[in-house]
Amino acid sequence: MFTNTRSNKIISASQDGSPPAHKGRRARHLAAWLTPLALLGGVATLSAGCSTSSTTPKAATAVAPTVHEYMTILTGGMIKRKGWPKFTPSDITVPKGATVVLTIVSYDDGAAPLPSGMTYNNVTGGTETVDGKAVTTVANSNLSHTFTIASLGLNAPIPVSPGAGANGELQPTTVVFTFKATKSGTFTFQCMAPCGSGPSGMGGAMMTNGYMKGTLTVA
Ligand SMILES: [Cu+2]
Repeated sequence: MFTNTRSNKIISASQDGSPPAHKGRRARHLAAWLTPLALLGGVATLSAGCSTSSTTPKAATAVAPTVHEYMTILTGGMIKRKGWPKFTPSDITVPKGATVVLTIVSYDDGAAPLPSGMTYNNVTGGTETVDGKAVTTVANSNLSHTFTIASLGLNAPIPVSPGAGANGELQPTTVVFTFKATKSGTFTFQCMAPCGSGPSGMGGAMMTNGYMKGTLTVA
């Protein structure tokens, strides 16, 4: 235990961790004027037991944000418009430079394979998981929709969902597509799997904003 309050040094805490019995008026006075100095980074070191912080302020580091966006794909049957599957919401906005974690929950158990020669069943421009498993492609026969922004090289294939469960309700499949939003602007996304109407499956919902197309705004 320290008892000498006449010391010019600031008294350290005793070795057993208990605070000094007396710091004395001088020590408190020292601490009072050392504090602003320390905050300015002007005092690099002080005696170990001094309660004044001596850490040097660190420069702030800019960290690109990660944003989470969520979309759902509903079947035409779910919205009482047969043959019109729908992304909802169909317009999303993210900050420029952000890492975008886009979760797409699809309830559609209908397959819409690509015509031969099309490769939109491959993941491009980002990384993808399907129900938690990393994938780089989805079998074309198992393809239901895609989230595609060709001008940005982004493509996320979305496989068919499991269909109705034991309770009769449609069970979803969950795709998480992660990509970086590097370019600002408003970009149209389009499903490339022929899930719409007409002989090619490219009509109806495929050509209509708010269904199989929409926008990604990077601002
Ligand atoms: Cu589609």
